[in-house]
Amino acid sequence: MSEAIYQKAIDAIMEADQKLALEAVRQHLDSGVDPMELMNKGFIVGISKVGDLFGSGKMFLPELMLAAEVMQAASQALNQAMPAGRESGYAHIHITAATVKGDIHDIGKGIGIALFRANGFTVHDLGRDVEAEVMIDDAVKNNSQIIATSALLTTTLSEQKKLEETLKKAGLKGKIKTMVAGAPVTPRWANRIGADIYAENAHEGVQGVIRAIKEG
Ligand code: B12
Repeated sequence: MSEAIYQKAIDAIMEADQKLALEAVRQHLDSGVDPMELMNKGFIVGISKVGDLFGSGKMFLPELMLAAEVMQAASQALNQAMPAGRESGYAHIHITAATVKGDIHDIGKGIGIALFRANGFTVHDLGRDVEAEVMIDDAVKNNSQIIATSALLTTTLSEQKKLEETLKKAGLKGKIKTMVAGAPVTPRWANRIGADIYAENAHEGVQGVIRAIKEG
């Protein structure tokens, strides 16, 4: 049963069929299985296939945009279904989150934030295409312990490096920890720029925050 729903989600993204996508969401939620399972085994598989087709010139931008709209609708529906702010004792942990300057990809960030909130953290979502200075101002204003950034383009990865440099200049490096995420981001990149936490996916993001807070 689950396999059929995962396949439905993959097809829905590849065919840009929103009705089918929301049907898969409803069936999955009715089955009582963790919403993230459908995201990981269905929708993310579908959008990755679409990304590969686009990357190899077999799909064009208008079709990519239609698939992305369906992906956005499906992920919003699943994010809303995540158990809201369970009493975890983590509400005092504030996270400022954003997609970096020049980058409008925000689906992965949305999933990361939904899981942060489901685990009880307080998140300040600055949206997408956000300057490093704006993130730092927000983190200072809200006493965020972490700034989490998402970058999906090889050309915008450098903005994560800029954040490290700007934090250093402001004397805040180490006081505010950084988390880097996004498809082209690797542990090697995180290490090279001196980011504190690397998150391959939303689940690792949650684990990374908990580890960083424990380490102090
Ligand atoms: C959907 C999509 C779009 C949508 C974005 C819609 C939106 N609102 O986000 C639209 C159509 C707008 C778009 C536009 C463009 N795109 Co685009 N896009 C994609 C695509 C197909 C999927 C991205 C996605 O949402 N994946 C699903 C999510 C869930 O995965 P994710 O973001 O990686 O997130 C996971 C982890 O990385 C991590 N994570 C990510 N962020 C965060 C944050 C936190 C806090 C945490 C904890 C975790 C976390 O957890 C997530 C869940 O596991 C990718 C292909 C790909 N394989 O990545 C191309 C891709 C990224 N795009 C690409 C390109 C080229 C573009 C455009 C330049 C196209 C153009 N000619 O205009 C523009 C760029 C516009 C801009 N300035 O940003 C290229 C980038 C190539 C490169 N080397 O840089 C890719 C790789 C496609 C390709 N194969 O060529 N795109």
